[in-house]
Amino acid sequence: MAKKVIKKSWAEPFKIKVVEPIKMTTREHRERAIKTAGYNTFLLESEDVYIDLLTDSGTNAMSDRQWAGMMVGDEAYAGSRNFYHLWNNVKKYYGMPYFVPTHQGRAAEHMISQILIKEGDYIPGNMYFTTTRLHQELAGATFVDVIVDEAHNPTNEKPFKGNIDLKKLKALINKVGAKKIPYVSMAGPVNMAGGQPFSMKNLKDVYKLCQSHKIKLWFDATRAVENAYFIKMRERGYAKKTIAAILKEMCSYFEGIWVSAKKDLMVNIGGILATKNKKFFEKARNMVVVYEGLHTYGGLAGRDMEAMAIGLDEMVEFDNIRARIGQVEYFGAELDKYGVPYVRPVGGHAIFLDAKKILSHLPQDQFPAQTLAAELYLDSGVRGMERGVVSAGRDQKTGEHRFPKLELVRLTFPRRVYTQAHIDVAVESIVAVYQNRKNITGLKMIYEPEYLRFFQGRFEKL
Ligand code: PLI
Repeated sequence: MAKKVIKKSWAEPFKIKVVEPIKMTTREHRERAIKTAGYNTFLLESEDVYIDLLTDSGTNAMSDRQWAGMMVGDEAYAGSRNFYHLWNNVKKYYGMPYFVPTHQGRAAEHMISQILIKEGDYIPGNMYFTTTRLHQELAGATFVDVIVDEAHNPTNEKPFKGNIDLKKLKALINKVGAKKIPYVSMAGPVNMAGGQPFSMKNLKDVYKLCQSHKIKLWFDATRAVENAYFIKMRERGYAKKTIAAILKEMCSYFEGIWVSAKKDLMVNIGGILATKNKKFFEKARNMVVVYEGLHTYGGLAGRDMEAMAIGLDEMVEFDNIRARIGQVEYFGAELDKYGVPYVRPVGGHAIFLDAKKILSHLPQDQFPAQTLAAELYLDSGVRGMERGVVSAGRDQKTGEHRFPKLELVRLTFPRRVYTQAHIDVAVESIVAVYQNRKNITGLKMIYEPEYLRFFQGRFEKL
């Protein structure tokens, strides 16, 4: 008798219409390229990369609807129709009435930080993000990490490692006083923790605590749809709710949000600053004309805003987000077959290899994650990025390296770009490097820029 087929596989809810050639290079070629790039994968030319898992930021494949939208770009300097389309969708999906477009996420971070922060303030957050913290510091604040301890432990399997630890937040409020905390900065999922989400319950508890101290909550909603997906899959009471409903509920607890549209919205450029606070909005709308462009385009072309507006409709489709995270889960399951250590559970946008464990013979000041990312590129032309001591930068006061507990290589999935076969090739390469790990030597830093050193820092082999 024929075996009964159990239907448990899923496939992407799209087919491929346009392709972009990529090429495999030789090891000799890659040796020259990575040396020229100072062993920093950010400094490689993308022509020299085979499978590019550097980031999911702006590297997404737009849909045919989005490309069609590009053709109806209204490039008027003021009052573009695409701006109004986008604004309507920002209201519809994030539930925020006021909106300022920006060219990308960090431009919104700049304005929020400059408007809300005074010298000497403190900003608690669920782990830092590089550009977010820098803008908070440049505005005069000290960032304080109040994420749960589990987030710093790559082997802990808790489902909501992006949660804020209420005890840590209370302790900070008691120590410095609520007046010194203009807002709590909450991201979900937490990029630097391995794409780990927060739960709705945690968000509600944080909201209640902040309400009682009249502290506002601001949301880095850059990958909020991924957080909503995890809530649907993992949190009691949410299985039957739509992604759109969960996203709206999440946003309802915040005074405002910022979004790097280059992620969830599946476009190549764009940012969003949106709020319920009219006074804040008026300040931001005025500030945007100084740094970005008129408040109806904020540094973007009309066609980009149209692609963003359509991206907002697409990002909340369940099959779309399931396929995205399903791809990351597949990657994790393949690595499990070979025992390669990575941050658990699998996060939303990437696999984060545990470089501290893989290259346990290298001290952290020999940059294990930077080294591992370079080795992976050398092996196969697969490009990831360092998320460890280099990304963490230096302490504002002491000038010393910040040594984070997590020393990771991030392999990030652009949306709708790579196939399962690309993943298989990347996994084989990781396994090859993993099996050769004992022979790998570290790096020394030979050039260090003042800000966000991971982008432009240069290294040499020890
Ligand atoms: O790259 P921007 O300026 O559009 O957005 C900055 C930004 C803010 N928040 C979060 C959570 C991000 O992940 C983020 C940018 N992330 C990048 C570039 C990444 O590769 O993860």
